[in-house]
Amino acid sequence: MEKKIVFSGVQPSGALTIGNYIGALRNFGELQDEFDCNYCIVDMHAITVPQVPKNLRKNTLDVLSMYMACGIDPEKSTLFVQSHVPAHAELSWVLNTITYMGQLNRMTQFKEKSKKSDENLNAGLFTYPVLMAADILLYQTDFVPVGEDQKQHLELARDLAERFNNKYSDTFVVPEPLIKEFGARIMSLQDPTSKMSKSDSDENAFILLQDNKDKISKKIKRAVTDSVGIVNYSDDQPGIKNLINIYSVLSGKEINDIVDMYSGKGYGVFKSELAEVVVEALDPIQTKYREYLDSKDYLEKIYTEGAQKAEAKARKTLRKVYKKIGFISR
Ligand code: ATP
Ligand code: LTN
Repeated sequence: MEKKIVFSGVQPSGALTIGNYIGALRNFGELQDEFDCNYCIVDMHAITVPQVPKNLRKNTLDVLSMYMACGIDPEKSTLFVQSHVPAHAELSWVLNTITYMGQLNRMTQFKEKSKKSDENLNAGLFTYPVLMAADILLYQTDFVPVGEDQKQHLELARDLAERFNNKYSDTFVVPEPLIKEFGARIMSLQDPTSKMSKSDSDENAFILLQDNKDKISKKIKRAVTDSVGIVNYSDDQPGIKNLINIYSVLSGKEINDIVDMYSGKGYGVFKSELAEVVVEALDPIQTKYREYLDSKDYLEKIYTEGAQKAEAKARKTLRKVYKKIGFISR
């Protein structure tokens, strides 16, 4: 039986956070044996907010190294850079023509990012979800592992797939999101009501996968909590709840057991032991990450071969699409 297809992407818009890891990357490796997986570094999405070219180049190799450090095996999965496969931009254009302005206007990520980026409120930020739909639909994707924040974008991808299929005949698989029950939304350490994000201007808001022990301890110590003083898993204590979630996912311990372990102990003890849990979980990832980052030739080989594999799959879909909409082939 043919394997079902998985696709996901991460933007090279900065160094990756434990939010990216817990919500997305940690799941990528687990899917490789059962599914035909495609993991993309979406540099074309990243330029919808201002990027320094030198940093974008660095961050692209950084994400590639992190992908592999988190367990993605390029022998099993297709690992590639979005701008290396022109079919993404090409399908995106076609999908733009069947996307309603009203749908894009309702996108939460657009509303939030456009508030922040008044100096560069560009059309790319508006049509960002259409490019994302193109990424997914090009590979005839069945499942898309993502964090909770991407759910609305996934709905659009499903909607566009169905709209195209109805208009022209069956062309795209209608993809389904794979969102974990726990850890799909890790919150900012400075504001537990908003998502931890790698492009936050306050670096105390996130822990990077590459942060050292000292930084991790300091950031956790400074994490916003409350005046209750009891380690409880409750919506009334969003800061502590978020820290317990991180503790649970990274240690493999149940929420209830963690709450029991810290009953009668203050936030200080809890935070310093959480720091140990985070350091321990990230240590093997950081060792591998550094090895990959130092092997530039190897990285080049991976993304070159990845682009070839991805290109072949993507072209097949794009050819069908062009034919159905009435473009003549050359
Ligand atoms: P940016 O801040 O640049 O918008 P981001 O940190 O939100 O980026 P992305 O590259 O957009 O990260 O996301 C990569 C993957 O990580 C997506 O699947 C996304 O859902 C997931 N993700 C991002 N932040 C979190 C978070 N705080 N908790 C859980 N998952 C997350
Ligand atoms: N928008 C996503 C990144 C992304 C993506 C994708 C995720 C771009 N294309 C395709 C899954 C599938 C984000 O995390 N901000």
